[in-house]
Amino acid sequence: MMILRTTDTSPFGRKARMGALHLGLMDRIAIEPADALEEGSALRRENPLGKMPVLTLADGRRIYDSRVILEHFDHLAGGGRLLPLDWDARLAALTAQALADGVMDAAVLIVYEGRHRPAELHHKPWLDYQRGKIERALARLALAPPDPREVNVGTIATACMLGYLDWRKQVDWRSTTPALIDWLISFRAAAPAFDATEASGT
Ligand SMILES: N[C@@H](CCC(=O)N[C@@H](CS)C(=O)NCC(=O)O)C(=O)O
Repeated sequence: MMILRTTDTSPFGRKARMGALHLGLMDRIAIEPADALEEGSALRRENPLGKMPVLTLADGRRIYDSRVILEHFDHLAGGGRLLPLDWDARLAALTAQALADGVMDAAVLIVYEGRHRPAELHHKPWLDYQRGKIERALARLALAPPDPREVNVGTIATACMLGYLDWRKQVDWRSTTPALIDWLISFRAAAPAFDATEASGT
């Protein structure tokens, strides 16, 4: 049995949960809760960075981050499922994943500004700086989105990113990049694991 440590609401954790579900690996995985803030928590012991998700393999090895976990799931499923075997397609999928992960990093930092710093210390230029990354990435994505009928690390990360922005509303992507609305509808049809991994209550 493998243990995947993540909250239901982490967009990076959702990447891992989605990948496992899509590949039919969930019967080999137990999901356990993660606490990023608690001193000495299991999450911090398993990953010194204190970031989720972390996957503990059956032999006790710990792997992170979400990209490495998806690589491992792809390997367990025989390869070429989440990471295309064709090199150009693989580069495109990995780059799409890097773009979406970067948006989620910026979006998470915006949430943490509110969570970790007192209101009087919120620094608008810095928040705008992070929001700029998100807006530029969404504009680029709307111009040349990956094929939403293909389920790979790039489209999984992109969908998890849009789902996270829908929930936390760091930017209103549905107004600024409406082309991505149809993109997400097509992807959800191709990958039921997306809706199945939506956090309850979000
Ligand atoms: N590059 C990492 C990012 C993971 C990440 O930032 N996770 C967030 C939750 S969505 C976290 O654990 N944050 C706690 C912290 O940064 O201290 C991945 O792809 O897994």
